[in-house]
Amino acid sequence: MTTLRLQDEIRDALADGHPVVALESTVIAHGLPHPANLETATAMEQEIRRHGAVPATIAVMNGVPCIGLSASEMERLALEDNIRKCSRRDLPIACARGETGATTVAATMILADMAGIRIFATGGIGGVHRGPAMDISSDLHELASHPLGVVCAGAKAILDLPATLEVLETFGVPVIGYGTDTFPAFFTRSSGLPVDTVCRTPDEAAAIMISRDRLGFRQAVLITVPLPDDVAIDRETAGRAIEQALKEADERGVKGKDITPFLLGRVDELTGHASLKANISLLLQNARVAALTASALARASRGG
Ligand code: PSU
Ligand code: MN
Repeated sequence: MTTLRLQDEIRDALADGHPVVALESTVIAHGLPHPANLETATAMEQEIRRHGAVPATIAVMNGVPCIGLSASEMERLALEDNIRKCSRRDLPIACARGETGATTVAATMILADMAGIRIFATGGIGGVHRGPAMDISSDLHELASHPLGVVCAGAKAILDLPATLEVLETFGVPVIGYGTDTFPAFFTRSSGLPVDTVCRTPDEAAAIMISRDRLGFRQAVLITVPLPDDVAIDRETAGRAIEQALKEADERGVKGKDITPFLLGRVDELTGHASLKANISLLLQNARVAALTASALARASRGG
C-alpha cells in the first residue's frame, strides 16, 4: 500500500469524526493564473475553517501523495511550471519517479477516499468533451467508485453537458441541485438541463449521502451549486467565447490533458477575465457549502 502523508490536524479530525473537506490542486497548478491561484487556494482553506471544518488540499509532493499541504508546498504548486497534472493513470508514474504533481478531481477523489475523507470541494468537474474525438474525463469514472460528496458548480461549460449527465446516470451518480432544479454550467448559473433532485440545506444533501451508504453504494453524490448571481456570465457571452476557444484548440491541435487548461485560459481572455472572477467566486462558495455539508454529515453520524 502506498503510504499517504497526512497532516496531524487532519488525522486527528478524521479520528474524532470532525468535518474535513478535501480540495484538489490541479486548479492551483493548471487551472488559475498566478497569483490568483495561490490566493484562491489559501482563501478556500480559510473559508472551510470559518465554517467549522478542516481543509485538506491534496497533491503529490516529491513522489509522496499528501493529504494537507504546507504554505510553501502550496506556493510551489502555484509557481512552478513543471508540475504534472495527475489523474489516476499519472499517480503511479509521479510516485515512482519522485515527481511533484497536482491532482485532478479524479485523483483527488482516489486519495481523499484512501484517507477516509467524505466531502470534497472543487470548481467544475471534467466530463464528456464536445466534438468527434472520444475524450471523456476520468473524473466521471472515479465519481462512479468513491463514496464522497463532491461539491461543484456543475461541469465546465466547455463540455458536452447532456452527454456528461448521461454518463453520470449510467454510472449511478445522483446529481443534486443545491437550491436549483437545473444543472449549473460553471460560469453560467443554469444549463437548462434537469438535476435528479433539489436540496435546500446541507442536512438534506448529507441525508442522501447517508442513504447511499446504507444501501452499500460506492458512487459519489454530486452536489451542484450555481455560482453567485453577481459574477455569473450570461449564456450567450459564455457560448461565444467557448465556440471561439474550441475553434482555436482545433486549429492548433491541442489535445489530451492540455485541452482543459487551454480552453479555460482562452475563455478567460475572451471574456475580458470575467471568467476568472466567476471561477474564484464559485470556488469559495463551493468551499463554504462543502464545509457546511461536512458538518451536517458529522452531526448526523454522531447522532447515529
Ligand atoms: N475546472 C476548473 N478548473 C480546473 C479543472 C476543472 O474550473 O482546473 C481541472 C480539474 O482538476 C478537473 C480537470 O479534474 O480539470 C479535468 O481535466 P480533464 O478534462 O483533462 O480530465
Ligand atoms: Mn481528457
